[in-house]
Amino acid sequence: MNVMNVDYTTKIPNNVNLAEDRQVLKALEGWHPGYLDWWNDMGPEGFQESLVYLRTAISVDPKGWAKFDYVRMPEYRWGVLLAPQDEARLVNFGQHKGEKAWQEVPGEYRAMLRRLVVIQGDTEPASVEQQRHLGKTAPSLYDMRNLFQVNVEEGRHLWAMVYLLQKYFGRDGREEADDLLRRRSGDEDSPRMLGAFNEATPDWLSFFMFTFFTDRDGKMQLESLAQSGFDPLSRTTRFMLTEEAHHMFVGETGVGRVLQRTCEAMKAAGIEDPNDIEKVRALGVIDLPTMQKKMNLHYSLSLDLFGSEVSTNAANFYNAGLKGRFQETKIEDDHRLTDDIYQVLKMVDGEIKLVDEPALTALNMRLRDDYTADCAKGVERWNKIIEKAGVNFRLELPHTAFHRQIGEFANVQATPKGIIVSDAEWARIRNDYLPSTADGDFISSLMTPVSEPGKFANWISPPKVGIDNKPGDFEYVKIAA
Ligand code: BYC
Repeated sequence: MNVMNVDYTTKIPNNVNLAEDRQVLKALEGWHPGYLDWWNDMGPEGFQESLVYLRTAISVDPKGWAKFDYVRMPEYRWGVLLAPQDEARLVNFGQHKGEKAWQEVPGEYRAMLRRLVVIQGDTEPASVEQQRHLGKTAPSLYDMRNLFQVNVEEGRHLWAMVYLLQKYFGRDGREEADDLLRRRSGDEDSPRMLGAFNEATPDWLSFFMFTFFTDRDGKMQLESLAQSGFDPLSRTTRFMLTEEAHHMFVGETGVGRVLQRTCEAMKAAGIEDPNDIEKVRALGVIDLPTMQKKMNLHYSLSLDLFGSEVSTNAANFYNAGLKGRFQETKIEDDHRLTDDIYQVLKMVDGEIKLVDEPALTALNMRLRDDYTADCAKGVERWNKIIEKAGVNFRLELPHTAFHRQIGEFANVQATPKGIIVSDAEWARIRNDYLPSTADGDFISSLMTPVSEPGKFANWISPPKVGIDNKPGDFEYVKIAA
């Protein structure tokens, strides 16, 4: 079959010739009903019958992979799509550098590889669970459609990982696939694996921040896994990255539209001081200091997703050729890193200092630095919106020591400027830097649904262009279909 095109004749759309891979097809078909039960229980609440204008992948060719149409979400054709295989591909880093890329799991790395696939897989349904209540308060049909698009694609990313588990990891892979449907975001007994995926996503600003900051961790991790010497993982994650780009677009433009609206409302009302929170809130828009606090929260939660700054796991993943660096093949060095150093921020005698560490164990920090640089570009684009509107305010990423649960700074309290403070001082100033209950209540009070085509809630601007170039009043979701 032509791997560019997707086979829709089997129940599970795919470009991996499932029709002739009976055992895996059977395993996936066996898993499908449980997935649908999970989707119906934990997916978007209240909209399972609605017709949503969604894109579905019909080809993995970057130029023409999407087809848009109205679909009921439980009928979305979740499929298994891998980027085309490059026969000449090699392992590009670590101790196996230069060997032919593996088409089967190397026995000695089985456990490590399975762990990476399971962790990646676990985040996908987690985010759908976190966002399941949001449809009810969507600020427009356009935004509602984007939420559901993100949700069905996270569902597809789960399928992508489950395919790898079922095809390459035999019985324990099948058990892991079942467990991915068993854990629940925020559940006390059976939580999702990584911290940020057990946090609540209570409102749409959280959703936009999440898709900007946490989906961007997804991008960085997928980019690193796309370098993998285990070729099926590389091909799978490469295609996932094309979908991920839309999720970050939703986040960046979502926050941008909130900023736009706030600044316009402030200007129209003649409010010059962005810190005059009460006056700004009285306009029914979200004040900029609260935007900063939300950003502080989501950025710091997402930094935790990179693991410890110094990590033997990361060194082992790299040495084994399983997980590379961001854009590994574009970096000019020996791609083995055995003699290199990398500077890592650490606590030394109560102070935050840059310390030389072996580059191999510092790989989490390096990826996190790349992530921070990527976030900073987006924040600058947000600042341009504020600047253009003529409001005197700048958003800033907080210091990496701020509000951390994992790694070097897990046991200290630091301000967004990176000043270490006592626990008592932190308790006193916490609400200056992170959303307080009152901030949350205010944001919640704005979350009233708007479902008339072309209309938007007061706290957010309309987008510049529609999805699939649709006009402003397009009915992206037929709610009562
Ligand atoms: N929470 O050496 P360490 C996405 C554990 S997001 C809880 O510090 P390591 C998406 C760690 O597992 C991308 N536990 O770190 C976005 C280890 O446990 P074990 C998801 C944590 O292993 C939005 C121990 O602490 N993909 O796609 O080098 C919507 C010591 O670990 C956390 C991946 O993450 C935490 N935050 O790195 C939808 C890629 N951090 O082994 C989707 C796969 C660490 O001692 N995962 N631990 O029991 C990995 O590459 C690595 O597992 C991590 C951690 C980067 C997560």
